[in-house]
Amino acid sequence: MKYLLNIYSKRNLTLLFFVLLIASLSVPIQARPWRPDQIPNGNTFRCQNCHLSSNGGGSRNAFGNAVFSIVRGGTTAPFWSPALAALDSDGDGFTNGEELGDPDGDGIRAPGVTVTNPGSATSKPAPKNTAPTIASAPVTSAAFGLLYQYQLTAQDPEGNSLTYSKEGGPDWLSVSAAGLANGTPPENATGEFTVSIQATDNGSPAMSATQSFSLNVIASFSGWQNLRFAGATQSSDAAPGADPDNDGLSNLAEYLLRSDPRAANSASFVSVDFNASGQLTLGMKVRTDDSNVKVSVEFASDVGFGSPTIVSATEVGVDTAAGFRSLSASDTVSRSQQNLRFARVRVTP
Ligand SMILES: [Ca+2]
Ligand SMILES: [Ca+2]
Ligand SMILES: [Ca+2]
Ligand SMILES: [Ca+2]
Repeated sequence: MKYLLNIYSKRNLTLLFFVLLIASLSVPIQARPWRPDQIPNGNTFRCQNCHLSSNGGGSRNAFGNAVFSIVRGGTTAPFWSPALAALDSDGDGFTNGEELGDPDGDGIRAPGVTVTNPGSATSKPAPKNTAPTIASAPVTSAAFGLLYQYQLTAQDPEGNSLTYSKEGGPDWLSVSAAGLANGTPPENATGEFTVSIQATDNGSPAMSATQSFSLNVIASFSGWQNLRFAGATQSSDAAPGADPDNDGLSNLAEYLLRSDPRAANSASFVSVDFNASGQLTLGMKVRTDDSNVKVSVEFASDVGFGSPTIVSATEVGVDTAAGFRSLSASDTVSRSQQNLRFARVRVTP
């Protein structure tokens, strides 16, 4: 009997041991196994989204405290929200939503996100790639027939290498991968053009910056010389006062009149009339896109133009579509005062 009692007593002790063991395990473990599934990508860190222990229970981290302030006990009520997503509980510079792959907190996970722990400041996304910034000021004027160049430069906060491309602009303009905008406007391609150049980094995802500016292409006699008299052997023909086609119009005049310096022009470019005061009046049409060239008329009583009266030609009309403006200059004496007058047009660059 004593033997049997002894066995019974041993079984009791074993039972007691198991009860104590289970009790000792159940005190720290207060895991809520459904909790990780209530936050986006919660299965990546499971219980350690909220707890220091990988088994859950026990001390909570900063994100766990934020959750605990919203929901506690055994409730399964949803608690993930835009407000909780917007917090940076662990203070690592990334919001809980960014770390869990749902930045706006709408419960829909963003694709392709690397999930980090919202409760651990040492677990955070790689630094974000940011866009380069444009560092150079554009060259905003060009002239047809003359080489235009502008080296665009940009800086990247992460030191990424940059590639440049043309996003918009006239056909004659190209942009190299190194950011050199380059080209020669063709004759008469004057006006305002919007140029857009993009600098793109090699970060992931790639980021870019665009510089847009207005490029004003004007006419210039030197560019016209380049286009009309290319080649060293023609240099003497190209002089402003030269008249290689012997039509009485200097190159500068032909430039201003938009005529061909290689072909004698039969048409008269100058109209001659008398104004209401009976004064000799010369009219002419010159290009609109070069206001630097000045036109004046010399009036004199002798063909040698000994003491000429010099009158600046003034604008009396513009034909924008044709690219001509009308100029007029009148003598200072009338035909009733003098019956023989000579006039010549002077063009100065
Ligand atoms: Ca954070
Ligand atoms: Ca973190
Ligand atoms: Ca960058
Ligand atoms: Ca000529």
